[in-house]
Amino acid sequence: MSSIKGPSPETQYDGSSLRVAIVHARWNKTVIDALIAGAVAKLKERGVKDSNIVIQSVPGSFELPLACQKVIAGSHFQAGSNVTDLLGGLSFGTDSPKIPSRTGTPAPAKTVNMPGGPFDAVIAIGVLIKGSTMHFEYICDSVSHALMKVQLDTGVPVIFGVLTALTDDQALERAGLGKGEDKGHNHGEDWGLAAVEMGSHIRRWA
Ligand code: DLZ
Repeated sequence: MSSIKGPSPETQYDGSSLRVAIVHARWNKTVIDALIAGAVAKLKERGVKDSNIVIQSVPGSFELPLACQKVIAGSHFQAGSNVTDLLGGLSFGTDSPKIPSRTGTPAPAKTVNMPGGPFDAVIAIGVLIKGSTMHFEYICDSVSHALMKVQLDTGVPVIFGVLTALTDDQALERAGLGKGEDKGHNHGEDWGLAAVEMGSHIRRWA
């Protein structure tokens, strides 16, 4: 039976004049990379220009809210390379994805500097996978509340792109990298569409 989950079909919003930032954690890189690729693919499908997409990494999900707040403030971004430069350095869609150790050092930082804000929307992407302590619960709770606070305080939509998975397999499936015949759905795509829709609404509501 097909699933009833997911958003209903949306109006096709035009992203051609929108500026969108993606702020992502580096923990669980395989999943993160696929989610970013999904989000960027949908942003571009809706017409968002490469030069209007900023990608900023942070160590882990706990750092996302502050980074989103600063990215929205925007003053530290400078003209520079575009999103293609970043994606060129990433690898997506491996057949048998491995999630790097969650106890090790996160992947090295990749920052793309672009012309500064304001942004019409920010997508916060992180992948939290439950371990054997309460760490997961504390971070999930604080990050989700803090991201909501950032969007309400700033008036800039912050798309909640944080997976809170109980297992590695759950995280992989939600990035379209599932091990079964059905590889699952890449939620990053939904987040890209949500950013364009909310960015468009916010311009009209201003
Ligand atoms: C420490 C930690 C752990 C155990 N697990 C994750 C995770 O699954 N996903 C994630 O995004 N970040 C994790 N982190 C790192 C924290 O988010 C944060 O970067 C550090 O506690 C430093 O503030």
